[in-house]
Amino acid sequence: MPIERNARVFVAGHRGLVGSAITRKLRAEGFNNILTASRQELDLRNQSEVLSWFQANQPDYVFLVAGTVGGILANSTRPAEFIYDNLMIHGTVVEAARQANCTKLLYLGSSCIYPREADQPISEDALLAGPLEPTNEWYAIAKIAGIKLCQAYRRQYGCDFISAMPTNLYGPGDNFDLESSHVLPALIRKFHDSLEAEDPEVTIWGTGTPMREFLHVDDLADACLFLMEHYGGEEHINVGTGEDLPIRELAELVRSIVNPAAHLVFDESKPDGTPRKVLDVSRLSALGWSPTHSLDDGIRSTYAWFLDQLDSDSELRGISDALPS
Ligand code: GFB
Repeated sequence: MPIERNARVFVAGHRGLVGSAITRKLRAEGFNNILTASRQELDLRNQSEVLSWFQANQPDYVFLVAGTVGGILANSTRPAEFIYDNLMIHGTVVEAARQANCTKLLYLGSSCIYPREADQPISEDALLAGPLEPTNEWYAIAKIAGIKLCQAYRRQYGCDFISAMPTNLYGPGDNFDLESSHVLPALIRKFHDSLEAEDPEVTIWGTGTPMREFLHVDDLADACLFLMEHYGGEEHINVGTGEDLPIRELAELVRSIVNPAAHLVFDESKPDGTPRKVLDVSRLSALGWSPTHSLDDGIRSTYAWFLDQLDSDSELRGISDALPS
């Protein structure tokens, strides 16, 4: 069902990569009652603050896309923040949405919460069917709890709360901090820095053999609105391209766009993480949605965004901004 364009729509985490893309998408689609809350106004980990905010603002729809996120290193070195912040944020917002009788809520999982050895491509039923990838098990436990929260609230209270499971994301608004970022923004930054420094050597973490799938965040935002309008089931839905490539090939692609003169050095002391996690996107395709951004174009436009940020002298985001703000 199409959502009325004057509905009150809360984007929890609107400053993050996903939240900013959803806000852009909603504006472009003519939504005129988009609600956001800065970190100063609202600590999403605090249940009483979140309940009061929902009572005061009465959102009809909620995109719950706030959380503490980061790449493989941040996940392994900051486990307490990754599990605590996410467990709390998911719990407070879901409960507040129930108490405020919100019409619908969409929650986002992540492909990294499937079992490490899941059959490829990974279908929705693989969730909880095996042990997790150790580098991000803390984050995964919190995200799995978020999906289960939505299912439990649907079963017990009849709330129309749904979940989507995106693959690795990238795009404008990403975190380019080399310690905490995901691989794609890290590679853009590394190749750019090598160009600036006229130092051709670019270090890639791990062996370069792990396979990853990448979805442009504007495609994800489109899919989230599509699911909000057209899906109302208990099962989470995978969102991806269904295609992956080895990290070495990704690095070569970024090199060809940013600094073709660079050469790659692999630092095998850094973790590879899960060997492969490509999503089976047949359920979403059957519902009638597919992505439109190619990886090549997406990297080019993300690099252009990165250069704009450097030009405008604004600070590129670090992990702290991944928290709702
Ligand atoms: O994107 P990434 O950090 O996350 O790493 P994951 C993907 C792969 O790229 C790993 C390699 O094999 C990394 O070793 N890689 C190569 C690099 N060079 C770099 C680099 O400079 N920076 C980074 N970050 N990686 C995360 C999870 O797993 O995926 C999170 O830890 C989250 O929980 C996210 O869910 C989507 O795909 O391995």
